[in-house]
Amino acid sequence: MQVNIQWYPGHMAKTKRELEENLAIVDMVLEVRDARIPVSSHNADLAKLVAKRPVVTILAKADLAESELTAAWVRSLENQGIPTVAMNLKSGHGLAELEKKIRALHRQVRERLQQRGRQSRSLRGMVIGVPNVGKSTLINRLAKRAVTKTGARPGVTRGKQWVRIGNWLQLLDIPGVLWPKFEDPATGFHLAVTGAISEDVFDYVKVGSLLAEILATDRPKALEHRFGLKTMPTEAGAAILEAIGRRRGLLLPGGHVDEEKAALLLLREFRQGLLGNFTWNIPPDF
Ligand SMILES: Nc1nc2c(ncn2[C@@H]2O[C@H](COP(=O)(O)OP(=O)(O)OP(=O)(O)O)[C@@H](O)[C@H]2O)c(=O)[nH]1
Ligand SMILES: [Mg+2]
Repeated sequence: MQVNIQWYPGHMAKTKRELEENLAIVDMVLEVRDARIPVSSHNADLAKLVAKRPVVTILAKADLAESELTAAWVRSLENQGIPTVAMNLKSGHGLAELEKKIRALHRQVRERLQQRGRQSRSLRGMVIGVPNVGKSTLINRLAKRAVTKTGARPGVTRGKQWVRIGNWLQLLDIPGVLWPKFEDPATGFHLAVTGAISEDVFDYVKVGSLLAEILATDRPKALEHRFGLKTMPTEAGAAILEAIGRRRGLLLPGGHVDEEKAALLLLREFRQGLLGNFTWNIPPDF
């Protein structure tokens, strides 16, 4: 399904510029991808840009993804030579492993400086990824305190912010970046269902309706447990949204179901993992 994003906001272009400018002064890049969509939350153009620096990939929100597939993704990316850590940033799971990988990079940088007879200094890194993926939360985890602003919607971080972590690391937090056009039409849908794109700029009834159809086909039990619905695999999304709305009493004057509210409710509950864990991108060798 094609999800048309109505605009490519000016601040995205600005963020991309900022990213390019700051790349020159960092030693490494932490690329945060969403463990549910390691492909759809990764931009190849951006990757090319940052490839001048060592990149460590974080698969965030692993607590919302299917664990077997997350493990397969870590193997697959590591096999491609991309150091990868799956993390649950809410609990901190994976933090020690990430710190180990960052410290190994720091050692390399220090050795390089030493060889050139220069003084040792702290490691500088930049955290990149799509909006709402967990970049600022990751920095707070590494800093072990709430130094950056986080929130459950895209676009929380507005400008850049350097964060000092102990005396060995400095991390740059920047807003999330999206790209103006998606090569694979599924990408927009994936970014919309996982919460990387603001609901103001896509047709959430269309996205909610497609999500309902996919759940009816792949996860009928989840719809049954959460909403008490018995669905058919071929059921139309609009009919499922209607049933969800009726169950939750989302009615308009006159007793019709408020389809918009039903779609938003399904999307929000899905994003919180209330309909179970779901991985949308399958690793190539799985
Ligand atoms: N379940 C779960 N939620 C997470 C995880 N990491 C971050 N979150 C939540 O995701 C939301 C977004 O986190 P942020 O750190 O603000 O995301 P960001 O990438 O900085 O977002 P922008 O600044 O808008 O680009 C917050 O509500 C976090 O609590 C995770 O591993 N698991
Ligand atoms: Mg942020």
